[in-house]
Amino acid sequence: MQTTPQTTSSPLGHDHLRPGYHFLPRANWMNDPNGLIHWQGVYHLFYQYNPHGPFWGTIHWGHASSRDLVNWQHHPIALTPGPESYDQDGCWSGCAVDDAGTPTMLYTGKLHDQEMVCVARADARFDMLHKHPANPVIAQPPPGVATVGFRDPCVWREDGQWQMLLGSGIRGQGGAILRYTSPDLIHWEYQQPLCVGDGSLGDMWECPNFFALGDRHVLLVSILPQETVLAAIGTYHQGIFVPETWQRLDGGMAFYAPQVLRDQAQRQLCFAWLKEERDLPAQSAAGWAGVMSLPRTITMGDAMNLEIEPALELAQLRLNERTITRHLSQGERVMLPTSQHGQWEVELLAEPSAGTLTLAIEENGTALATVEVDLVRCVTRLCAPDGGAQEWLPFTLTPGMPLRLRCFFDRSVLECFVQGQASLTKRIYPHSQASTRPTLTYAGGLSDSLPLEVHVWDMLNATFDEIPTSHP
Ligand code: DQQ
Repeated sequence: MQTTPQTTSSPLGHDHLRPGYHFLPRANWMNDPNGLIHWQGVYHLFYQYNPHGPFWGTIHWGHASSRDLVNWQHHPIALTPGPESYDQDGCWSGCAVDDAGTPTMLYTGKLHDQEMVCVARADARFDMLHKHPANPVIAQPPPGVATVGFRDPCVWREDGQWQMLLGSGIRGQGGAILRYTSPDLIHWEYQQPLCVGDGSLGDMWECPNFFALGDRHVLLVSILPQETVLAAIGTYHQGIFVPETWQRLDGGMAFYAPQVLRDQAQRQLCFAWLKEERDLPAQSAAGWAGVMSLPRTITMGDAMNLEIEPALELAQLRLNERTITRHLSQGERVMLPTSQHGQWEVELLAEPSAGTLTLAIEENGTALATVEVDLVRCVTRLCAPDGGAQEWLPFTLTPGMPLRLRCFFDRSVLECFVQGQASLTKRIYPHSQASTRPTLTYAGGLSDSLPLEVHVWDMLNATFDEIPTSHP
């Protein structure tokens, strides 16, 4: 039986900042989630991985699998850059599709300045990916298009043919997503851009994801040079996407390069790379860098807004529930009784009211990060002493329903969900977990106090096992 975590086990030794229930490799560098697929009841998660150290470079595809999105098994490296080959400088990001019963990956081969589309197919055990002899299946951008970047394929099947999007930009114009079609995943024909920005939303769009949600389509892009993630909701017709609204997918700077997956229960799930927000010497000393976000579900809200919630499976990690029902007075500061081991979840329900509710993660009274919820304007943002204030994200309150704030803390990862609509993610690095606590304050309201119900849980370690040598 699992118990409350005392330490986080790692081949690197005890590390009070190493997450216990977020996925990360045993050591070294990871970035984008890749090739997400739910295959015969098992979730497969590939990711950008550098086996040579806790820094970006020599990018391989790492691989893990899970039956419940929470507990993972590490698999052998799935893709390695080939010597003197089209992917010698890295196997960059890409996706997975089911090609008539064969899990098939489309990824970015990197050779000097060139970015190319490549194909790899899984073997029966889903361990090795075999690179296709026809690689690269697209060797260069379409002629006559002045592209800025050409990478990160997103592929699906529609009307009897394969569709592929590539992240790009059009010089002098803005971020762009290019669309190709194919009968067989090997022979591709360029069609036209799915969507082109006007420059105000970045020069280059990386890691596109495109999917139907409700009666609309959603396009996710990770934009450069801003390094934020945007979601556009709009309509898709005859290969063209017309955005109606744009929003930030997460209000923090740690959250980047998300990838979505429609699972066998038809949930639209999402993982993202959570970057480090500490300096390189600290990453180097730790021996690891980068963490995967918690799995999140994305649904369409009533106001044609995206709703983002942590996956229900995470509830299996909860332990020792404490419930606090009280009024929070203006000017009062309430410290929540979270675990001393730095792994907890807090769910807070508050009567809708005027004023601003603030949850701060404090170490010995100093805020490492704060989440501000403005109940009048219905906006929320992250603030940090180092990174300043991030932009306000909107949410809506349903009449008669409480405000709901959920926060997950995992040693150096903070993920908050406001009203299941705005997510705020940040990395923070306390000196000691025992002296780090969330505190609540309330200010500026018309009434003297805010009625609250708060639930606090310790969060167990998830399990991260090696794949057994005799695989069934
Ligand atoms: N990371 C990959 C690229 C992608 C970028 C390289 C986004 O394929 O555009 O590691 O973080």
